[in-house]
Amino acid sequence: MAITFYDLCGRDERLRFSPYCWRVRMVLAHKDISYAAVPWRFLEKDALAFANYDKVPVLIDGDTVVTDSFDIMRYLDMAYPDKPVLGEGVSYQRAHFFKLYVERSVTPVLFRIVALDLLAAIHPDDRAYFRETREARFGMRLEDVHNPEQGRSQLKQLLAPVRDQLRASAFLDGEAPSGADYLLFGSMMWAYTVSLERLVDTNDPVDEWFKRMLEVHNAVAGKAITIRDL
Ligand SMILES: N[C@@H](CCC(=O)N[C@@H](CS)C(=O)NCC(=O)O)C(=O)O
Repeated sequence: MAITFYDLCGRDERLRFSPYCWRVRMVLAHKDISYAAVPWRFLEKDALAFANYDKVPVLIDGDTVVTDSFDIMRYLDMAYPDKPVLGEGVSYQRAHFFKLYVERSVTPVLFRIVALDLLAAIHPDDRAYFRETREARFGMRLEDVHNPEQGRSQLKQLLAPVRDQLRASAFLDGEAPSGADYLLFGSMMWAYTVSLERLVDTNDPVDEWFKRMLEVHNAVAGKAITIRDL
């Protein structure tokens, strides 16, 4: 039976921007696993009740239900061991550390660059909920979180180790993309999908890497609908 996963959609159902869902989409493409992505919106909590969870992605593979993107990556490595993305032991621990760096350091700064664009990309019915929950999380209005100039300068500093790594290899995980690439790419793709804001300088190795990532696995990301297409 084909894999299904619930995937956040925006004001246009084809706009898929969740950083966590992008991780899953990239890993499925990496492993050449076919799937169906079910569009889901923030307030459709009832649709996820079967998983006892209130966020996406939620992945269904036959009788198995897996929540949380990193757990899904791990599950896919165990169930489909060909071309592992996280690996085991030391490799897994390092990937987990990198996930924490992306989530705790990079993603909140990307949010500063695109906060209001993200709000505009979300379905109108979801906007009040999104504003309320995110303003509570940040302790300020979205208009005050949104500061692309400052966000870009913070991002530039934060990505220094990533930049150095990409001077040594085409992808974070070496000559081909793998878990670390998908973890960071998910967050950058999120911002890129909803916003026209520049994220990094055009001569930055991270920009070159991002363009390569758009092309990998038959350009699964490069062919995706973004705000540029609407
Ligand atoms: N730790 C979770 C986080 C998932 C998450 O936060 N997903 C967002 C979409 S990007 C969501 O579904 N939010 C629902 C909400 O805020 O109510 C994962 O890695 O999958």
